Amino acid sequence: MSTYTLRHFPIQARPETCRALLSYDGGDYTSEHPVWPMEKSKQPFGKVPVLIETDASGNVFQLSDSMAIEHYLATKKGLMVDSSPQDRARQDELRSQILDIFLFAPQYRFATEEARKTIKEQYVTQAKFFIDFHESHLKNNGSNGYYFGSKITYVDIALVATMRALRRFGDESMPGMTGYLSPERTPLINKVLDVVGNDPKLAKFFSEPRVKPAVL
Ligand SMILES: N[C@@H](CCC(=O)N[C@@H](CS)C(=O)NCC(=O)O)C(=O)O
Repeated sequence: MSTYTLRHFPIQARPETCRALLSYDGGDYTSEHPVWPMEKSKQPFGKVPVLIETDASGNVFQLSDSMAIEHYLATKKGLMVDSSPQDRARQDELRSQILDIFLFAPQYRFATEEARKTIKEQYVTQAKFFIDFHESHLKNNGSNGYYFGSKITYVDIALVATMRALRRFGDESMPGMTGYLSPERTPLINKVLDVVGNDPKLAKFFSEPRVKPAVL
């Protein structure tokens, strides 16, 4: 059996979906927080998150990039959509849009006051596209609280984990950020948060102590 370490900053941000997948269904892993920038040169691409998997024979598999890590973990846990190549592509598209929305938070946080106005306008525009697209997709899937079929898959977990990060890191970075994704505006997205957020296989993720809010 493999053991897993996730190297990431101690903030509730980009690696949340990796953490949710690692702890899904009672999975175990260790968090490691590198000292930055001293340990930058030790990372495969000078960035985090990095997943380190050690198998029973001691072989180490190291993987960098949050999306690559997510795909790897979701594949191992049988959470990738495999109903058709189109569904699989749609899954990746929806997941990327969730990340794009999230990335407005760090972009705004580390921008100058002058640049923030434009970033917020861009966020509001993209949030509208995001809502329309996701609500329509969820409606076409039967408004049942899942993105594909009637069981939990990778993109459901990505949404739940990212929304959790947005309520913390996001709202702290760009005040009112999740206000644009309110239940009134996003009833079907919120249904996923309710249905999937209460899945017992995600209980461990929700019970994990929240990592510190932004410390960067
Ligand atoms: N595409 C990469 C981007 C990784 C990334 O930008 N990580 C940030 C933290 S969220 C980082 O390592 N920043 C420190 C630096 O660039 O020195 C991924 O999704 O993992």
